[in-house]
Amino acid sequence: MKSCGKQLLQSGMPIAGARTMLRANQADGFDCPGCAWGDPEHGSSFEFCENGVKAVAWEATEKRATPAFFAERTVSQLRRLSDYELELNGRLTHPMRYDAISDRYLPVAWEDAFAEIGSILKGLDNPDRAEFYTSGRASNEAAFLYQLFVRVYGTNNFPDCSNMCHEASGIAMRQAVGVGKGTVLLEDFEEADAIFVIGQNPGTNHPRMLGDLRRAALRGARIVVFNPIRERGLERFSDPQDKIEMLRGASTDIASHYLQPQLGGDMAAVRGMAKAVLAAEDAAVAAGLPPVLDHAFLVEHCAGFAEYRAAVEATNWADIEDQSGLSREEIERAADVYIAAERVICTWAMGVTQHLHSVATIREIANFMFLRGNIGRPGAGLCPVRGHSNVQGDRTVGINEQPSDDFLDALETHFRFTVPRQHGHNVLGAIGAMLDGSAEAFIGLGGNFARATPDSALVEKALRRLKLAVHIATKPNHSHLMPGETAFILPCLGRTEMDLNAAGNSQLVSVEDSMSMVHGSAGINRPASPHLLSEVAIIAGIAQATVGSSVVDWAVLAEDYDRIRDHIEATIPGFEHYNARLRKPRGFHLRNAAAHRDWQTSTGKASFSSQALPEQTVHQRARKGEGRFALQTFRSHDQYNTTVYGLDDRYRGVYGERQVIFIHPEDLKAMNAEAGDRVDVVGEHDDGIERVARDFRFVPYDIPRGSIAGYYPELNVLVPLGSAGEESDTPTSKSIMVSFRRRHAA
Ligand SMILES: Nc1nc2c(c(=O)[nH]1)N[C@H]1C(S)=C(S)[C@@H](COP(=O)(O)OP(=O)(O)OC[C@H]3O[C@@H](n4cnc5c(=O)[nH]c(N)nc54)[C@H](O)[C@@H]3O)O[C@H]1N2
Ligand SMILES: Nc1nc2c(c(=O)[nH]1)N[C@H]1C(S)=C(S)[C@@H](COP(=O)(O)OP(=O)(O)OC[C@H]3O[C@@H](n4cnc5c(=O)[nH]c(N)nc54)[C@H](O)[C@@H]3O)O[C@H]1N2
Ligand SMILES: [Mo]
Repeated sequence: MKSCGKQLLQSGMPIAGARTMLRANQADGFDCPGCAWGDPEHGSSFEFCENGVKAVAWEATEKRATPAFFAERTVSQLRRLSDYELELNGRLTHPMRYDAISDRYLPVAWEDAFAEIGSILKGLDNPDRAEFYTSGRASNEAAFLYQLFVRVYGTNNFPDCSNMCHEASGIAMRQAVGVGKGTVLLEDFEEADAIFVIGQNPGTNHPRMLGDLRRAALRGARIVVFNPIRERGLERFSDPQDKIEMLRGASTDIASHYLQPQLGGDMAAVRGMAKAVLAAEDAAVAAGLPPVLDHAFLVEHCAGFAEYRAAVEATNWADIEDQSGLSREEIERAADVYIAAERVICTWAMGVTQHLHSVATIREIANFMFLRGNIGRPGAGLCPVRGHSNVQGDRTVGINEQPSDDFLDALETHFRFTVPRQHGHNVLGAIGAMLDGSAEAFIGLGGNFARATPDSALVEKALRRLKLAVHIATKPNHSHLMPGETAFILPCLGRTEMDLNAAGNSQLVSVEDSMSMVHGSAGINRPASPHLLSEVAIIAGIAQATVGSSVVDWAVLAEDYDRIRDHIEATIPGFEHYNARLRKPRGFHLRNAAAHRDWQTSTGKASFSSQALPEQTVHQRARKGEGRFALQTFRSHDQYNTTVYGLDDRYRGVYGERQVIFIHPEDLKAMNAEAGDRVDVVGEHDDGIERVARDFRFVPYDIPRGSIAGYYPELNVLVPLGSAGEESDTPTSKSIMVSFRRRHAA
């Protein structure tokens, strides 16, 4: 509570801020721009969430980055500010154009900006020479219009924050169950007997999920956590909704079992649990007891079980223990929880998806869940917990560099233009193309491409080579400060703000959460500046200036978002009666075939995979070299991705700084180092590029030996562009090999 008060005060508008908060995730309010966790059925009971308050207050700030702010400083000077200092300047107020001669951003009229952007895009040799990035905050309406414009223009180059986030989840789940999305609803958390939480820190990143975990724990459900770090929120939680608990300073235990694997060791850990389940099955059969496996499910619904069983038998415990860093006994105890539970949910996030072997690991999670039929029935299922509040919706409405033929066919039939069929660039593909000069233009619908991506120095070089960079944004960030020849910052309305059309009617947008619920969102605050346009209007303006209105009348669509939704309904399955259903209090659910045991996979069944364990994980590699460590980069309690709200990480006991490395005390001792010593962190990726993150301080922490942790985005300088997840092509932000260099006192 105290922390929220501080955030509202810092935002400079405690009163309006409080009013704003009361309307977050309400039936008639706006969707919280924080995380993608689902909203409860009784939407009127405001769910209080500290980090939701921060996200809203950050947007509803009274501070302004006006043309005067940009006039006072050159871009080179601005570049010296930290992410935190830069965004503290508040909301952008005017469209700005980079002037290379004065090295400053100067105000520009919207029409002039659109005309120049259109003319540069039209002038490129080929539409594939432009990259169209999306960050997951864009609404369905903005994202659909954006992809439509880009495809009319002629490319599928859609690098997307999802490429750095849950890409592996989508790929693995499509292979395993035919749907790239979670199969559970919020209600399922009320029925699960056991919940496995793997590689996720909900206390910070999905605080409302902790409420659901707490309720589950209170009614006796078992919660099994796999996380190298002991995250406070997963151990104990005081529910801000519970007045008595808050007053007494009491809390509820969340995790019944807390396992601390080595980085990247989760596939081995899950394989170990599967091995224990199969052993229990054999023992039950031998003793004439009821079986442990769900044979009916395995026979009727699954493909590849025999091969999987063989693969598990071929995996030995020594390898499992070595790779996971967990003991056989610990793993067997976790498996006992699984066996004893009738209904199991498994959730996961970036601790699973940002590794080399993420797809294989998520396939293994699905394998494990199939053993007892834990999918497609109440209280059971797979739940990748999404990041950005609408990252899932953006994919649903067509932000995808590898679109399906069905979707492209639907666009072609409905809008009558020849759609580009060749697959486009993802994030790493786009960076490669910008670096080698084959991409010359970059448009960013939100986000902070330069800071969210790996190898910050190389990405800066890539951006500075561009002919055109356009950033649609709410606040200044470092991506804006790496202009090439021509650059624009186009300021847009935020989710909390009223979006009125020319007739003065409030426009509604929609978003999809991690449980595939689609609901409406309408802002209530006065726009930060009268010069802002909505994302939809900005996209329409660029589209009109680039491709004209012969295929689509952009201005007509931007005037009434119901019309955009009609087009979504006409081209994407599941959106029948979109406009009507959206206006119901909790919105509507997009059918998930896998949740109904309808398997749209290549085998027509729920498909087991039968891969061997990874040959080597990052921690196993690091262990071989002298003084090498496996580093993960994660989020503090005071940040939203590249947006840094403050310098504290309360749950981990870090205050007033972000340049820290969490490390096991024995690892410090072995290096003759002490808590508080300062070091440079040196990347050890074997490609001849020197990568150094300077001046970090050691913080002893409860983390396995050999694995260390620190904050994103400060450590992105160490994430190599050349290291990406197998199949997912996701930067391996949680498997970085590093060593340390002492800093000598001056
Ligand atoms: N307040 C706030 N909310 C957010 C965000 C934010 O920045 N701030 N970001 C949003 C976005 S885009 C996303 S994607 C989500 C991110 O949500 P999370 O995935 O929770 O984000 P991270 O901070 O990266 O935390 C990863 C967790 O995985 C653990 N971990 C790391 N490596 C491993 C591993 O190898 N195995 C296991 N078992 N665990 C591991 C880390 O210790 C950490 O607890 O949150 C969303 N919500
Ligand atoms: N090392 C490392 N790197 C990572 C990760 C990691 O764990 N470790 N996580 C990855 C993940 S999971 C993700 S999702 C990406 C995130 O990558 P991005 O989505 O690109 O980054 P954000 O920091 O969320 O973007 C913040 C910016 O978005 C703009 N913004 C905010 N609200 C709005 C809005 O309503 N509209 C518009 N148009 N702009 C808005 C503001 O200008 C703000 O500066 O980073 C990835 N990078
Ligand atoms: Mo994310």
